[in-house]
Amino acid sequence: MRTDVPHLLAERAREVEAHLESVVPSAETTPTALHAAMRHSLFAGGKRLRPALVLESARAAGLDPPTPALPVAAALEMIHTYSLIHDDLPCMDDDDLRRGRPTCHVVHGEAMAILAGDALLTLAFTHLGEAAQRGLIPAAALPRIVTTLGRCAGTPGGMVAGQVLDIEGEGKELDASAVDAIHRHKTGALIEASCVCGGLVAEPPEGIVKALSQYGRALGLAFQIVDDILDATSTCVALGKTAGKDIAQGKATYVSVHGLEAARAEAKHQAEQARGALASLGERGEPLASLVDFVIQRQR
Ligand code: GRG
Repeated sequence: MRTDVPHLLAERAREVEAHLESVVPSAETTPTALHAAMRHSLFAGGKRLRPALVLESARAAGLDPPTPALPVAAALEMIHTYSLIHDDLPCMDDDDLRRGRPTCHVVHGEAMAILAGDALLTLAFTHLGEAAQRGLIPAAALPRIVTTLGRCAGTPGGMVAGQVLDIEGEGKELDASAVDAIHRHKTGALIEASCVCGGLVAEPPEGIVKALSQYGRALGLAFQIVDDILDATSTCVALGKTAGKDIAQGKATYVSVHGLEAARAEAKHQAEQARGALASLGERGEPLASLVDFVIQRQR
């Protein structure tokens, strides 16, 4: 049976948002300015793709319902949101529109935006530790989940390293392999981590973890290629963030290096790789396969 993806995403978003509400301090909790800034960006209506990947990977790995993976889903969304807040800062991409609203530093000031990002990143790991202490996620799975997440969010193989490659590449003529490396680090690593860490909560055989890793890696690259295509072809209103930024900032993208048609073909190829990685999961992999279609067809 085909998965109803809009329904699935809406349900997973509702679950993770309720969970985040129970974890993130209220805007009335001291220091109020910090918590208001964190909540401004966190509860701003993102697609919640990474939490959906965490939960559906946990289900595909044998955890049905995947509720015990909610702390991991929340941690992924906190880390993703921190990266968006910092990415938008004047010293980084200098953007004033995100998730359809003014960026964190525009509303709350630069210092509070930096600290909101820091607090979301650290809260993600605190929350995982607490969830394991309370028996919500298996304690035996925690070390690998934390290590995978830290590696994929950080350096040398993860998102922060990718951001540095991206900054260093600005205004330069990059070749295809350099663009590939930026995309895999900056965006792909956290998407792969979502799939692997979600799966790990189910403590499955190693073959399933490997399949989820391969799926996540291909999906992550497809996601960023589609992002490049949308940046070149869509509008600010449709995206809820600034369109046409890559060209304006002199960034090399899949579109600038390969052209629009080849970028579309590569996104399709990576989508096929992602679906292929799910073969060993049988029917249980169907929701993840449907999420591939969503990533390829998305308009924002
Ligand atoms: C450490 C100061 C400091 C900065 C680091 C790590 C970092 C800044 C930035 C990460 C790079 C980044 C933001 C990559 C972009 C990935 C991307 C395409 C994000 C958009 O994801 P969506 O479309 O967003 O899933 P929503 O809003 O739907 O969640």
